[in-house]
Amino acid sequence: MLNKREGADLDALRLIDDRLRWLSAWTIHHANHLRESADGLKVGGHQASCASMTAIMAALYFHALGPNDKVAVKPHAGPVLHAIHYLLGSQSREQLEAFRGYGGMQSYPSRTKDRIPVDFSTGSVGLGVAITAFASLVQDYLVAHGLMKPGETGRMVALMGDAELDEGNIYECLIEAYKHDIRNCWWIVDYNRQSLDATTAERMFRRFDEIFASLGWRVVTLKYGAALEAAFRGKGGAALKAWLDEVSNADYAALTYLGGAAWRERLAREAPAVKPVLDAHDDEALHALMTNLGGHDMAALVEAFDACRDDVPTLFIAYTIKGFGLPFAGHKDNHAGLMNPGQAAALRAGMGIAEGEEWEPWAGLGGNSAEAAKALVETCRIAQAKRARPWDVAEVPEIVPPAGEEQSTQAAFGRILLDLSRAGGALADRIVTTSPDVTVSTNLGAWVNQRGLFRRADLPDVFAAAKIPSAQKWAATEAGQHIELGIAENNLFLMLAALGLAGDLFGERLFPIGTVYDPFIARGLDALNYACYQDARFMLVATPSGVTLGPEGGAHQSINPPLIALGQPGLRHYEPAFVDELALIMAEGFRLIQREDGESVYLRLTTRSIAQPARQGEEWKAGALAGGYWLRPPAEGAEAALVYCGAIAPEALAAWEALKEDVPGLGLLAVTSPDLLHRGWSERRSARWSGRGAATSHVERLLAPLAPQAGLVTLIDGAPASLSWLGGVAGHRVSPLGIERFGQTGNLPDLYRAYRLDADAIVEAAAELFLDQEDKSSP
Ligand SMILES: Cc1ncc(C[n+]2csc(CCOP(=O)(O)OP(=O)(O)O)c2C)c(N)n1
Ligand SMILES: [Mg+2]
Repeated sequence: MLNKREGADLDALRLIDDRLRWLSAWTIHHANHLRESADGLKVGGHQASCASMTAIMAALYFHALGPNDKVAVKPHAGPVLHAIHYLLGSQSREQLEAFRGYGGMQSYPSRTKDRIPVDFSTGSVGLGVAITAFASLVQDYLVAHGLMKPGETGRMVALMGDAELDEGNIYECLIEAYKHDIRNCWWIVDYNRQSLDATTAERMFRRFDEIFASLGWRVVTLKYGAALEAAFRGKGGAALKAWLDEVSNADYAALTYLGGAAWRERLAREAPAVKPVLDAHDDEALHALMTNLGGHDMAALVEAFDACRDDVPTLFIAYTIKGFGLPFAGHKDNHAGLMNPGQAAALRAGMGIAEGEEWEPWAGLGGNSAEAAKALVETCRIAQAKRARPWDVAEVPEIVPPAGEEQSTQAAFGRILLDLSRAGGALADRIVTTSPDVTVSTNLGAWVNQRGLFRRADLPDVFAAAKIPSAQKWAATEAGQHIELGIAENNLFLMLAALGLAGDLFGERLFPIGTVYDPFIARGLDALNYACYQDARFMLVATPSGVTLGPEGGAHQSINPPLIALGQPGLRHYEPAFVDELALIMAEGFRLIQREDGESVYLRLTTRSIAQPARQGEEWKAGALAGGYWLRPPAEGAEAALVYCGAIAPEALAAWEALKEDVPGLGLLAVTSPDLLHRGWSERRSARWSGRGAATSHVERLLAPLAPQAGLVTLIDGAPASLSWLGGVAGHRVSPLGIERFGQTGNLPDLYRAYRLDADAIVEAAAELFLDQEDKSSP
């Protein structure tokens, strides 16, 4: 039995549920029907998807959540989250009125753009769900490393649609989460049996339970509400339950849309034994009964949440109705459905809200009810202000490049991490490495030997215990600093996203470094974009890369990642050729991770060992960080330059040697970041248009000494378009060399010859440019 206070709280929660349904619907309605439109475009929004989970969110936010809990909200229920903050006083009416407008509240919850605190951005379905599992692992990591007190931890919650369960990344995540024995995670499914296009497959009924249960999750199903449960116990109830348990999702949704008379006709025809129930209800009451599902039953929700206060990961399957309480409830096309003005007015009147009081938080409620609801809102324990992000938490020491005449950037990367580990300090202690089963082959091994694998429960190194010789220690403890992942690359990016938000979510910044083979970045692209979209900060080290991988062949040789990086905001691509560049760039990466105006860094490295240059002076360093520098400066007015990026530096140098006599003043430009050069160039142009100064960009300054009609031969072990745009900077002619066909096996001389990356190809390309020029200049 509920005591009086609990009963009153439930009533207040029901009022809040109604209010959230109203406010979310009204926010969307206002943007579509009342706000002036400058372009005549439909603004959109998802009234049905919001109405589906207002009860769940009312119970969660105003009853179950604690101050340390974090939530990923189903993207198309974003307006409900804003309505919650509106009731709390932490969201303004102006922002709601500007829904989907420029500078207004965003369509889908956004950590960076919304003004209310959003724990996790959502939008690409499935990713927001999975990141909560990784965030719970990060929380455990911080506790294990003494960066968080056990009493400061919270629960990571995902509110998800049932169609999100079709996203494969959910299951990759589940497997990883099981291996790492995650805890303090709730996933709450708004099981409305509808997706965007139609109704979802009832064949999956109970299958999800089995999948989750087999991977260590407690599954709590809230199928029927209290009224239906009571009806099941009465006359005709058994037949009613039997019919409801068997009805197809499409039938249930269609009847929900059609209403009481349709329910009556159908039940009378298909389940005559239900007659006592039909007789006891008029059409309206019958409709209310038949749509009385667990996910809209406040008592059931509160009880379910209260019963799961331990740390066991829990899946709640809450049966709901898409568009609950709205005129298009259950209609298969209701996903983007919008109420028309008449329907919105009817809803308003039904809620007792007077015209003109639509935005009043508690309009239409009697004094006692309003007070009860307000009182409950005041006890809400969620964070109402955005958390300040911790910047500049660790000093970055100078990173000394590893010594050696011939080296690869991949090996040097491993060596640098080992040196950092040995030297110790705040930075090294906050580095967390992670890799999807390529730890050893991306040279993280030495670091891992030093710092160990992370596991909440110790994992012995069986091979070491059996004295089987191995270069790799593989014991895991709570103190470890490497999180080993299974081979699913998508999980790497979600892990990096969660680690890269540790400062925002838990107040302690980490320096996450993830390694992956360059071509397999593509496997996790949406998750990478998702991590960047939320401004998670990390270092992505992709190696090996390009056809320079040689004998491994075309399936492992990457072509387009430099272009991916060129188009990816929030991620800075560096591709150093030499290890002294790498050392500088890694230090810069650690600074960028913790700087307010920083970003994440992508290092494209290689296993190719090449001769290291003898340096004179320090000038090259600033250029290397800014995206490029002249390895062999051109003479003023030079007619040509060779431009290279990354592992094929020796070919560029050889070509330069071969050409320098014939082309006086020939320059050799080392590009360490096509991405950064391009950004500087386009930023400068947009700055000029908007009247913000006119300082030249780095790439313009680099190319300034060349003659206006000079030719550039560009080369990269990747898509040639990564560098060919350089011709647009000052109008130079370009011959772009790079990889345009799938790779294949071979040794480097053979492959470089076949793919036109060798010195001969460069010389030929340069000659061609000059011939073109002569052709044009001859009368
Ligand atoms: C990765 C991805 N694919 C497609 C979409 C477009 N989309 C938005 S919501 C949705 C279906 C949602 O159904 P469900 O998860 O059941 O949510 P509901 O609205 O029914 O609560 C789709 C396909 C998306 N947002 N993300
Ligand atoms: Mg759905």
